[in-house]
Amino acid sequence: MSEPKDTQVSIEERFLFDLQGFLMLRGVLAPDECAEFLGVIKHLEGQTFEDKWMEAVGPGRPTRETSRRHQIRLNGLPRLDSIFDRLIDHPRVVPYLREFVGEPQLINTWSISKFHGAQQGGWHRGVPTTDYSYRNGVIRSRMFNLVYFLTDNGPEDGCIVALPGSHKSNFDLTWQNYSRLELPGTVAVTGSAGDVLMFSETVIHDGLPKTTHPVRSNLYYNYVHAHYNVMTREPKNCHHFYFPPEIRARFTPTQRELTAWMELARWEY
Ligand SMILES: O=C(O)CCC(=O)C(=O)O
Repeated sequence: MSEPKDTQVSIEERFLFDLQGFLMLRGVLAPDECAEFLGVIKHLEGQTFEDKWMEAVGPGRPTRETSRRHQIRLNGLPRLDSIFDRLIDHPRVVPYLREFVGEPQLINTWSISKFHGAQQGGWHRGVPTTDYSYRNGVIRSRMFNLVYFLTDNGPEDGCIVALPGSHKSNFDLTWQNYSRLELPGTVAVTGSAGDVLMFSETVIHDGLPKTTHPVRSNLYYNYVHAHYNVMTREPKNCHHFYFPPEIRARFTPTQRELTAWMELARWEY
C-alpha cells in the first residue's frame, strides 16, 4: 500500500482537523439512503443473534448489545447485511481516510440507536494522544472514526460530545467527574441526517443523554493505520472486526484494499 501524493482535502480542512481533532462533512448521505439504512437497522435490532462463535472462542461482545438502557448497539455491520459494505469506501470520505490515516484499514463497525431516556455513556478516547502526530507537513491519526448520522443529532438527541483539541492535550483530568457539558471546553457535535463526523480516536468524547423521543441512529466505521495490530487490541471483539473470505468476496477493490489485513489474520473456528 502506498501513500497518496495528491489530496482532495483542502488546507482549511487540514487546519481545522489538526486544530480540533475532528471535522464534519455535510450531506454525505441523501435522505433516501438514510431511510434505507434505517430500515435495515430497525429490522436487525428486532432480531436475536445466537452468537454461536462464542462456543468456540469464549465470551465476547454479542452482536446485539442492550447492556445500556434505552440503547441498542449492533456489532460487525457487514456480517449482518451487505448494505453496509458501501460505507467502507464511500467516495466522499476516502480522501480524508488517506489524508489523515495514511494507510487506512477498517477495524470495527457498529451502530448505536438511542431512545428517549438513554443516559450519558462515559468519557473515553480509543488511543492515547501519542497516536496523533503532525510531522513534515503530514497529519497522522493512528485510529480514526467515521460516524454516519442516519437521523438528526440535535443537542438533546443524545448526540456525540467532544473536547476539541484533546487529541494533543498535555493534561488529563478525571474525566468521569464531569457530566454532560461540564467538562471544560466540550462541545455538542450536532448535525443532520446524512452528515458524517470524522474524528481522531485520540479526542476525548462521549454521547449526551437523550431527552427527545424520535430514535437517534448512527453508524460507526473505525479505521486504523496498517501498522496497528488489530487482533490484539480487543480479543473479545475480533469476531466483529474480522470478515471471512465469503464476505470480502463481494467487496469492491477499494473495500478489499481497506480490509487487506483480514487476508493475514487467522480467525477460524
Ligand atoms: O453516539 C454516542 O452516543 C457515543 C458513541 C461513542 O462514543 C462510541 O461509540 O465510542
